[in-house]
Amino acid sequence: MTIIVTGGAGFIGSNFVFHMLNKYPDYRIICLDKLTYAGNLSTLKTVMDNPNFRFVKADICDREAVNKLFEEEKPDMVVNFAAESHVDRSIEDPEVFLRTNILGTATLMDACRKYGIKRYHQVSTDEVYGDLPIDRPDMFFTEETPIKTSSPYSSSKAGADLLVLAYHRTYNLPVSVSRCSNNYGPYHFPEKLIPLMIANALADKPLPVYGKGENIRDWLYVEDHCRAIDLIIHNGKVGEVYNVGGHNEMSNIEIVKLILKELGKPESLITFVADRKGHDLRYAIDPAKISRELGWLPETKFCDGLKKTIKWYLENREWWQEIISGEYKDYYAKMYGDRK
Ligand code: NAD
Ligand code: TDX
Repeated sequence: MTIIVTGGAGFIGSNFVFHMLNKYPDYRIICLDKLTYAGNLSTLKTVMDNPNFRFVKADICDREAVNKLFEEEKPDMVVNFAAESHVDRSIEDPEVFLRTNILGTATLMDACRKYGIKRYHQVSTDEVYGDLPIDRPDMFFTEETPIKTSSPYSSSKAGADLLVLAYHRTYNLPVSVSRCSNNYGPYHFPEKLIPLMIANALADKPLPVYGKGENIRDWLYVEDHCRAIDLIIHNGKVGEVYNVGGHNEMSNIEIVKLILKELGKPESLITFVADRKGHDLRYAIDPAKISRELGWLPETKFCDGLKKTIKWYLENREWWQEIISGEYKDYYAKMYGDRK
């Protein structure tokens, strides 16, 4: 089995590469990644010498490069993680989100049509469903919930999902789609809530909480997401969407306080700043379908996963400190410099 994993130098993609190489020693895993600001080759250093692994630096929008890789590797499957993934960046500058997330997805699927494939899997997000009210804990996103996006990021992901399902209906491409809730764990890029708060707390810098910190996210440990995708590409039904989430809803302020407690830092570091534009209130996934059909259940409890994650950031400071000392500094100044 040969699998092309796009975006494998990013957060979830790299964890998926490790999961697959560990679990299936006879599979060939090819990582195709453009190495944008969010991609990091050092993340993959432990697998670079693995004879079952190959890294290829390329853009998923580059038809020629994608076709060449298909000709060389004749993949059985493609799992597409490659995307622009940060909501705040999409609000500042939507264009690259449309290019990578929509046109890149089409380019990959066109290669799948041209060369043939057993499965094309699209890694999507619960954000395509928009948001739920904070005061309705009885409401959840199911696979039937209508698409109703809030940000340029989620709109680009929704556009890609629709295209994937259309390629199935129109061309009979064997596709599947997973829509997962917020992930956390090792190699999470420090622009996102949990690693940003860990890094700032360790440096005794203010922790910028948007609005009142009441927005709710449904957190899942990254390894649990990787296991879900593994199950879907092997046993999931073609043409189907699977929601992935662990019923672990937390408000942002609760998370930030837990991180401070775990690190022994004072709550006085918390600073409330201007809210995100169009900020989704609450995400909550109903994972009944993947549990029922594929027997998937989350294995890592949030309290254990958060401890493991914080430990990882403490033990791998060079990984994230190198990131936050580079061009990230300009990003941080622009986004948070005079955010009141
Ligand atoms: P990430 O930003 O950490 O990594 C994205 C990776 O894609 C990087 O390695 C980057 O270099 C690569 N990439 C970007 N544009 C590319 C292009 N044009 N060609 C080739 N490679 C390109 O993202 P992540 O958090 O690991 O998310 C991975 C996927 O999972 C995304 O599709 C995202 O929408 C989805 N997702 C993320 C979460 C989450 O909580 N992080 C939750 C649900 C779904
Ligand atoms: O500095 C911050 N302060 C803050 O209050 C940051 C970076 C975030 N937040 C809030 C905004 C959100 O309510 O924390 C929450 C989580 O924010 P992000 O980490 O940016 O994640 P989110 O916007 O929820 O999107 C994530 O989950 C779904 C991923 O980035 C997406 O790629 C995925 O699809």
